[in-house]
Amino acid sequence: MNKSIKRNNMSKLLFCGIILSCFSIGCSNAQVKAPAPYGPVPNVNQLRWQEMEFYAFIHFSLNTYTDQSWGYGNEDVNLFNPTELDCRQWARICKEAGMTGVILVAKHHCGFCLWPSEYTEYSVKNAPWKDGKGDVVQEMADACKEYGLKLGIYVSPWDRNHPDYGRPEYITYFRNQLKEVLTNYGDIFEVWFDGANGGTGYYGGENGNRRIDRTTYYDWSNTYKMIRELQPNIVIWNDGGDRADLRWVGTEAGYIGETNWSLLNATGDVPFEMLHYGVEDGDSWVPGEVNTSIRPEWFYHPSEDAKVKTLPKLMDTYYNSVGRNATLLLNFPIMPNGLIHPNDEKAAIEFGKMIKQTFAVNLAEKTKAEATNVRGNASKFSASKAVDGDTETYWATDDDVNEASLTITFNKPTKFNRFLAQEYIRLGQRAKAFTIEALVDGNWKEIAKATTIGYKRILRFPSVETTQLRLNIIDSKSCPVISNIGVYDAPQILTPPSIIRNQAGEIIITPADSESVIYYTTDGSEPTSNSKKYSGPIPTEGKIKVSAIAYESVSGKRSPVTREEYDLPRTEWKLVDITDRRASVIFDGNPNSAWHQPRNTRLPADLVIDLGKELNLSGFKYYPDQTMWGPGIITQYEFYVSNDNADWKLVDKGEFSNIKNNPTWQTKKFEPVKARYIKLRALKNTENNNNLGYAEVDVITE
Ligand code: FUL
Repeated sequence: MNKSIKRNNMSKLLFCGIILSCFSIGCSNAQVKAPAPYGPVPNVNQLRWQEMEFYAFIHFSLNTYTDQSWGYGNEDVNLFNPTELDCRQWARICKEAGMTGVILVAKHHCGFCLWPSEYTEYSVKNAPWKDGKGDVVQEMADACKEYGLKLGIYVSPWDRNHPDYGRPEYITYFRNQLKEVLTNYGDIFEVWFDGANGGTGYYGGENGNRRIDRTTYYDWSNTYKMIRELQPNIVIWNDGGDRADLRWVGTEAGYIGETNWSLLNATGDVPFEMLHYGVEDGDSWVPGEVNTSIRPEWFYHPSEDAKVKTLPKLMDTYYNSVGRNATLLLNFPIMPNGLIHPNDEKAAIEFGKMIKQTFAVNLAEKTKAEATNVRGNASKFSASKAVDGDTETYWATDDDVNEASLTITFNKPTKFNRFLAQEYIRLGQRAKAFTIEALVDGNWKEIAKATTIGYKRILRFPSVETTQLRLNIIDSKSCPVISNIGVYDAPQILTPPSIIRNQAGEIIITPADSESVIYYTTDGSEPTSNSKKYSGPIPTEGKIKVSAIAYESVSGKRSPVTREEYDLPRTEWKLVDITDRRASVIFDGNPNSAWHQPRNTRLPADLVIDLGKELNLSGFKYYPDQTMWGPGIITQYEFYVSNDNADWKLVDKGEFSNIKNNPTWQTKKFEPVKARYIKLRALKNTENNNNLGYAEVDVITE
């Protein structure tokens, strides 16, 4: 036997001896070391931020007065004159909704500053509001202090007003502005750099197209350095350029991937999919923040007053963000008068109440918990640490274990429909797959399964009643480390039905479940269980407002109201020169069906429609393909009308701003004109290629 093998065997014996004596006499806590961190871990700023969970975005600018999504940069500062601006109202609503902070859009893409910046004339200092003496950022900072909220700031890197945008001088300007907002308003918890850049803009009167190389132009690393010096506790969000502390999740629709790693690679471009799911073996901790608006759009548009998200929709958003290891950044658009609309206020407060009510009682807390493996058998890592109500303590297993179960025994049969788990992320994100089982009639029955956990994971399932619940970690990158388990009985809420009007003009209402009954109105009034009962497609003519609710007779519960408004039916519409019969989905009312132009199409390309008769037109609507990252989304368009399909008149042209990130209905108005034919000409799409798709096209008539 050679010497090294002998030494090896000796040390093995010694090791076994220690293990054996540990098991026979029980290891003292002091002897058992905590698991070593696995992979990248969050820094203190990221940890503090993650615990904020739910906070607000505020969009308010000149766009508010022009009904736009993106200002061009030449909008008149005199438009900014809110008569009732009250940041205390915004802060109160955020607080009542259970939010922990507010990120104010201090400068959007149009370049107008909500603070009196020393470096530009395009700000509140030249607006009539408060005779140019106002400062919205200051008022927001004061209101946040009063209501115990943290303040964050959005400063758009793309500036469609500034003459130097695209040149090196602009970077100095941008940094000077950042210096102002990060020096003069107290602690800032997060700074937000949106990567949008549509190219065109006013640019000090040039009205041109300024291209930048987003990987080099902003020189982010030096800007980050300056930010961290000014605000050492800040987290930086950036969806372009250098990797920041937080990441975008690839959509503004309000959800992140079911699998969600808080990891990315520090260098290299990130495809959308990776933003949505994270990178399992990424080398940097970059957690996701789900940003979405309480209405379809970010800025206020009166036409969306009935489109404020319902409670079930907002709860879905919560489960698909906070419940999937992300935070939720929920936007309020501010009205021209300077206030949050009452519909948004009501929805946000109801939402906050429902979150509070759902998670008020943790049925797992202080229950009996046992695990198949406990690290070194030490009580400080026992299963009970996951149900002690303290997220600083945790259940951990031995290092070589990546599959383990934890069983909770309730002291009486307990009914629940939500399960929550948290990893102690200071030691890294570990779990890759897990299941939940309940003991039903003496057998273990799987009630839910999922992939990653991270900071917080919440699963929803139909109610079960049981005395025992088991969490099985079935795969983990390293030994499981679970700091908290929650079991809850969430109140049931009915999801509102969906409404469409098909090409024949029939209204079709679909409930979200099979048990509820639908009641509806067609005159704009509030539906109740005394309204008409829906039993099948409703033939309609002309302009119409349809409202519907789902109602459950046993519980007496009713859903929020779905409201839709329709212009004239598209019964006689025909596509000109398109023989593909599938193309009729453009008029079928179904937002989820889309048609794409043939592969050989080259932009600019037209969609020509014969309306069947002359109509008095005053606008049109375009709804893009809703498939996630779907192809063929138009960004630049021209819209023509004709009476004979030969002589065409251009009535509108422009951009569908922000359509890539937020592919909602695009509504464009123009001077009323009589015509029988319409032509939507696509000049450019989001992918800079020749794909062209449409889910719906409609018109607005006088
Ligand atoms: C986007 C912007 O282009 C929108 O206007 C909005 O500010 C949103 C939060 O980020 O990408």
